[in-house]
Amino acid sequence: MNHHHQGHHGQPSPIAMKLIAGGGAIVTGKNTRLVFRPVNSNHPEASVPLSVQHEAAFHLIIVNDQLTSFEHLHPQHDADGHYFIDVTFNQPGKYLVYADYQAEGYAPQTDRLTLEVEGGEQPAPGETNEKRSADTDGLHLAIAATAPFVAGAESHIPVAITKDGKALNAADINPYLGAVAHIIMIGREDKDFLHIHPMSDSRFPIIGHTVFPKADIYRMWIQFKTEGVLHTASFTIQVGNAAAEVATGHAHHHHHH
Ligand SMILES: [Cu+2]
Repeated sequence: MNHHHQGHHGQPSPIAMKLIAGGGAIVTGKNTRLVFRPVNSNHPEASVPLSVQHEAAFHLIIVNDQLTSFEHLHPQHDADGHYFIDVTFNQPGKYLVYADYQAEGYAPQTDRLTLEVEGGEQPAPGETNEKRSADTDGLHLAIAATAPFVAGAESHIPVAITKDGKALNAADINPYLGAVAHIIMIGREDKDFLHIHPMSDSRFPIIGHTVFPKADIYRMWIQFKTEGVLHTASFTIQVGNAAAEVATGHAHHHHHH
């Protein structure tokens, strides 16, 4: 499912995840403790219990502005109703922090915060060329779709996985956090966040379904487990808009005459 920062009826949620410590004067290479508290703006002093979803109450995704670094963490709960996690940033610059959680009685939501990290050499600009395959831990992943992805339409993302040339199937995938895999996609332009849980079918161990909200270059990370080991594979996906796709289709057709 896609997580949106909205209530059940589309109105904004009164709940927001606040960073209450660790957000300032962050330097590279130094351990930083980030402390969060979910706050209900209608009752700012009250504690906000979170529901466990996918085996954790709070999923924290941290990426840099270039979308070249990625971390999926699970902050720990303390007795004061705070959530904390220790992180070390290796490169300076702006970081985007996505807090993915569900307050009891509310829809799941994702809040976006930012951090500034200082010290050291700026990271290289991110990749903009489409990259539909990835290698990680001796595994080769390939998106088995050749058509361009288009915003606003149901997109199928079948992923073939091979190891030493041999295809993996659904039985080779261990569940990870209560799902076949976790797929996180973030748009380069607006930093839109999508978090989906793929299925397996008889042909592909991982098959995602989503609707890209708009045309953009999306970075996509697939996290999955085989033989008890967690893997993270990253992709770059170009998502066009439907009108441009029609024009491309015509141009392509002409080549055949
Ligand atoms: Cu997930």
